[in-house]
Amino acid sequence: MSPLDQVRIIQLPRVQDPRGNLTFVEGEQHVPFDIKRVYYLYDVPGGETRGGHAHRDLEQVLIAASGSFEVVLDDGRARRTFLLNRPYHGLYLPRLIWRELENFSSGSVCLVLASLRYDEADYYRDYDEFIRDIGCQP
Ligand code: T46
Repeated sequence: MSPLDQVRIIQLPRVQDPRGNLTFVEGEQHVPFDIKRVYYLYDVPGGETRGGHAHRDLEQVLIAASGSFEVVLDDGRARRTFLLNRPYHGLYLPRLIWRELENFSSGSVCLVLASLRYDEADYYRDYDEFIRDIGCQP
């Protein structure tokens, strides 16, 4: 299966309540890895993009905790765009996927659950190097 075929939306638990709704995530239970790191993107100015890289080993789940944004994915063979706009949807990204996040709505928050601690050596920040390493033509 190609990396892009493994990408999927995970329906996270949703506890609906007149006081406000609640979603929770447990590692290896609701996401297919142990959660080693959490980070979030916020105050993204209109028109800005984030990402623009792939990971050698890292797996992640992206959640629009507030607002919405688009995630453009590319595994060197195909390209797909996902709109995230529900705080109970997680977008699972396996390793070796080039990602770009764009069209952030005002006040949106991208919450990320990661399978590994931060390691700059895990990043492909050059698209041609990524494409060459996975055996595609730049
Ligand atoms: C991804 C998208 C969705 C750290 O020191 N620790 C961290 O855990 C992270 C994620 C980043 N940083 C530092 C590294 C850079 O100096 O924060 C700075 C900005 O990181 P970056 O340019 O990689 O941010 P994004 O938004 O382009 O990408 C991030 C993640 O790095 C990436 O894995 O998938 O969010």
